[in-house]
Amino acid sequence: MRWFGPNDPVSLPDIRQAGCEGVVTALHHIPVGEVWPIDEINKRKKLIEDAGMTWTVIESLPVSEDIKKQNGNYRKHIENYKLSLRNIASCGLKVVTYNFMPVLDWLRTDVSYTLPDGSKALYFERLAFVAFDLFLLKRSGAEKDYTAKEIEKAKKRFSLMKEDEKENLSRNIMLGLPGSDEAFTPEQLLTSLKSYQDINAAKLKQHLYYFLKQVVPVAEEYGLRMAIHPDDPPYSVLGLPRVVSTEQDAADIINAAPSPANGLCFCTGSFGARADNDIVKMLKQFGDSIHFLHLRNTKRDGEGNFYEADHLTGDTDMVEVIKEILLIQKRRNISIPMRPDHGHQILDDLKKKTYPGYSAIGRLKGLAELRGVEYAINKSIV
Ligand code: CS2
Ligand code: MN
Repeated sequence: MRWFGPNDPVSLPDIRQAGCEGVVTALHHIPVGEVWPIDEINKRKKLIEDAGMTWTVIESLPVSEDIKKQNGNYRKHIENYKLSLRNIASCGLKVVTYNFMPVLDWLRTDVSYTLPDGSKALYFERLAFVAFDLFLLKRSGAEKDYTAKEIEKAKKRFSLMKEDEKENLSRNIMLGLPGSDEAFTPEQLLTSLKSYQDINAAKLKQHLYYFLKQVVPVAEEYGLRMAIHPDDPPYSVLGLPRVVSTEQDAADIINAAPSPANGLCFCTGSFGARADNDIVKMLKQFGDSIHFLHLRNTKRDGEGNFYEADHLTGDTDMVEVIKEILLIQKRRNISIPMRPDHGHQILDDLKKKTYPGYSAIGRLKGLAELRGVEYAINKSIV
């Protein structure tokens, strides 16, 4: 499971009792762009080992906005990234997760969407998102990104929103990085969005490939595996380019710096929010380059909305996914680290404040179900 460090309300013993052998975590207190010092990494590692678990996967070693935009201190940040990789490897860690989403990490309109049984999930509602962009954030030029029909519907949706709903919507969309308590103000967000006005998808791809050509050889030399996490949701939002969304994007990334060190954090939930991503086919295609897995499911409708479904239900056939993963592991003769990505708020989770998506019991339920499937398949087929 993911653990956000000593400030996470879900403790290491909680995670251990959920049946985990390891956690994935990051040094969230080190500012993006700076070097992760060896003693800080070792201190964190010891905490985890003292709790009876291991730490081999970092999620995430974040890529700075300067690197994504190739401006400001980007050269220095890339050198720092390489130094962090060296330090990480010297502490015995193996996999480094990162993403290349400009400005925002994952984005939802509602982080406590109530399901029929009273549990809560993360939800992306297309019209609420359009209404935020047009009428709350008031991003200039935003109307160009939507159809006249969509704008009309969003206007109606917005006119029915109460003040507290508007506030929640803004707060949810402007949440900062996972693991941080900071959020954007509308002014900050607009300024950040504007700083990408001359960067289209083609340019952002070039910046990503440049970054990969710099860091992948270093990762390879130190025996590390780099694992890029897909965009969530997997398409352009708020006028920002997004370049890790499709099968083609993933293929291009792997080809940009061919190496055993250049691979994917295959997130079935993020890729799965797009109807044209065939998850099982992509697993087959990219099996050799998958270094880490996030198992999560979403349920889409025809209007561009999706919510995070139970891990075994939703649009992705999780049994087929797990079967495919077991075959990949068998073929490669390795065990690929994986975790349940997100979980619902259920039972006591509903009374507690945790990082959105990272409640203890909901994730434990997801993990238990996934492990059950893995166990059953292992017994019967593979
Ligand atoms: C994660 C991502 O919380 C989540 O949904 O799957 O935020 C992921 O940690 C990062 O994007 C990886 O860099
Ligand atoms: Mn994920």
